[in-house]
Amino acid sequence: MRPSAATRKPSPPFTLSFTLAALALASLLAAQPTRAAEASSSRLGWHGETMPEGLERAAKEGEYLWRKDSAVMVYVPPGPFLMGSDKGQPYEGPPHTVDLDGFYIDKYEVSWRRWKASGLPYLVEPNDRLMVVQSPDWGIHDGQPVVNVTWTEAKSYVTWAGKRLPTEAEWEKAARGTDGRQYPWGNEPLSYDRAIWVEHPISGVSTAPVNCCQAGASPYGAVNMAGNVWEWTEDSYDPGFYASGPRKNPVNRTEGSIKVMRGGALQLSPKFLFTYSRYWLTDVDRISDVGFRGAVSGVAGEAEKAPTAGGERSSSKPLE
Ligand SMILES: [Ca+2]
Repeated sequence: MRPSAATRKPSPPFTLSFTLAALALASLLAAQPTRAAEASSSRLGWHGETMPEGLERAAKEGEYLWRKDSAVMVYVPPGPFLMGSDKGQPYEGPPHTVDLDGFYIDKYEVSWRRWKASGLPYLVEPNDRLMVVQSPDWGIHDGQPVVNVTWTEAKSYVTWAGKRLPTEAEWEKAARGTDGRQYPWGNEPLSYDRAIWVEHPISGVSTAPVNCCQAGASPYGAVNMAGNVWEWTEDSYDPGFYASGPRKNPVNRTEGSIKVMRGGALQLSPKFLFTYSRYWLTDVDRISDVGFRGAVSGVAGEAEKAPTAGGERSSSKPLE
C-alpha cells in the first residue's frame, strides 16, 4: 500500500527547524566575507593605503600612531618630487626629480619624554666628557627635543622602536611636498608661530616643545621640519650625490662617518632652514642643537590612493 500524502509530508516542526538551520548556515557563510572585509579595511590608513604592522590610525583624522614608541606619524604617499635647488650652495643642487615609495615619518622631533620611555641611557647633568646623551645647558624638559645625541645613538633609538632614520630624500620630501617650496609651510617668510630660529625670542633660552609651531607644518603635517633642532638622516654626506645618485629611492650608504642632517636649528639664520639646505657632522658628534625623528616604510607596491574615512582609530594616548 502506498503511503498517503499525509504520511509522506514532513511534520511542520521539522520543516521549521530545517529552514531555520539553513538560514543560520547561509547567514554564517555570508558573514565570513564581511568579517574578512572588515579586518582588511581596519588595516587601511587614512589615504586608503595598507598600513604596515605596528601602525594604526590615531584618533585625529590624518594622523597615525606607531605602537612601539607611541609616536604620532604622518604619511607621505609614493611619487616624484623636486629635490635640491640651484639657489643655495653648490652641494644643494642641481635640482632634480626623485621618485620615492610611500613612507611614514614622525610628526614631531623625538622628545626627551620619548627618549626616556625607550630606556636608553642619558645624563641629567651636562658633562664635558660627552660620552652619552646628556642634558643641554637649559636642562631636560620632557616635551622638548632630545639633543646631544650622536647619529649612532639616534640609530639605536629608531632600531629599538622598530623604525629607521629617514633617508635624506625622504626627509626633504616630507618637508617640501611636491611643489618645490622653500619652507615647509610655503614661500612666505619665517614667523614666530612657524619655526624656531635665531630671531625667535626663545632662541637664546632653550629649544621649544616639539609640538610647537603647528602653523609651520609641512604639506603632510610634520612640524618643526624647519628649525628647533637639526635632524639626522640615514645618508652619508657626498656633495656630488645629487648628480650621481639614483632617481628612485636614493640613499647614500657608502662607508663614511660624515652624516647628513637637515632643517636648521634654533640659533641659526633662515638660510639653514630652507627645505633643501644640507649640513653634516660625523656620526660621533654630540651637539646641543641636533636631534632626530623616525621613519617607517610603507607596504611595498602601494600606489597613491584616495582618502578613506572608515576604519578603526586608536584609543591609545600618543607621547609627544
Ligand atoms: Ca627640526
